[in-house]
Amino acid sequence: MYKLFWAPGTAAMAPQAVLEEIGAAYEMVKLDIAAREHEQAEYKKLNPNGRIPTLVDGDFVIFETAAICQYLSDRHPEANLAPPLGSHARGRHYQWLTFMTNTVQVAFIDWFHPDWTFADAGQQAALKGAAEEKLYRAFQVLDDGIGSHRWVTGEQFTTCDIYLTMLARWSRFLARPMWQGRNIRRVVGATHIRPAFQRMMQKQGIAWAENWPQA
Ligand SMILES: N[C@@H](CCC(=O)N[C@@H](CS)C(=O)NCC(=O)O)C(=O)O
Repeated sequence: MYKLFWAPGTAAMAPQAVLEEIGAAYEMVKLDIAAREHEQAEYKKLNPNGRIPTLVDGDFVIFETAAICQYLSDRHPEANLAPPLGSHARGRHYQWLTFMTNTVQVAFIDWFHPDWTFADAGQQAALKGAAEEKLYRAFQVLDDGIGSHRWVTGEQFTTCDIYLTMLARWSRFLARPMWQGRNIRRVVGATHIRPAFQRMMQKQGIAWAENWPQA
């Protein structure tokens, strides 16, 4: 039985949706962000960064959202959530998963939490503005990369589609949400209505983006 340390609407959305796609048994351990539970020593033994999420699999502990998603899809190949090892599609899968975590997600963190980098309000505003521009450039790269493919990595649904959909939900606060890109909109539109994604949102007590464009 897996154990997922989570908080609503955080990066725990992706691994939980992956667990739901797989149909694996898991226990949810909720962290109270307002009470800074993720910064307490007990949790930091699992995740020394004090960030959410963390997955525990028996006596194995893994953090970093993209790594957890990949680990789970590798542990459950029958769920077909990653292209075959060594294939070009697998290479594409790594490309987008890495881009989403080390470029897009990092820019989101600067946008949501400029105070984590600067104490000064002017510097915070400058960082937030720069992060927003970075996000728009990255959204364009993703939208162009998806092109006419059905899913992010090609014709197979993978954890990248789940990751993209988590990021898209965060982008609802931006002046130009991620789904202004028509290819992103198509993939996110097909992913957020999947039963697994819906179950994840229901279990986290969160709703889909209120400003999602209605058809
Ligand atoms: N690179 C990490 C980043 C995780 C991260 O920053 N998670 C946020 C939630 S989305 C967090 O822990 N926030 C703590 C806070 O807001 O104090 C990952 O992908 O797991």
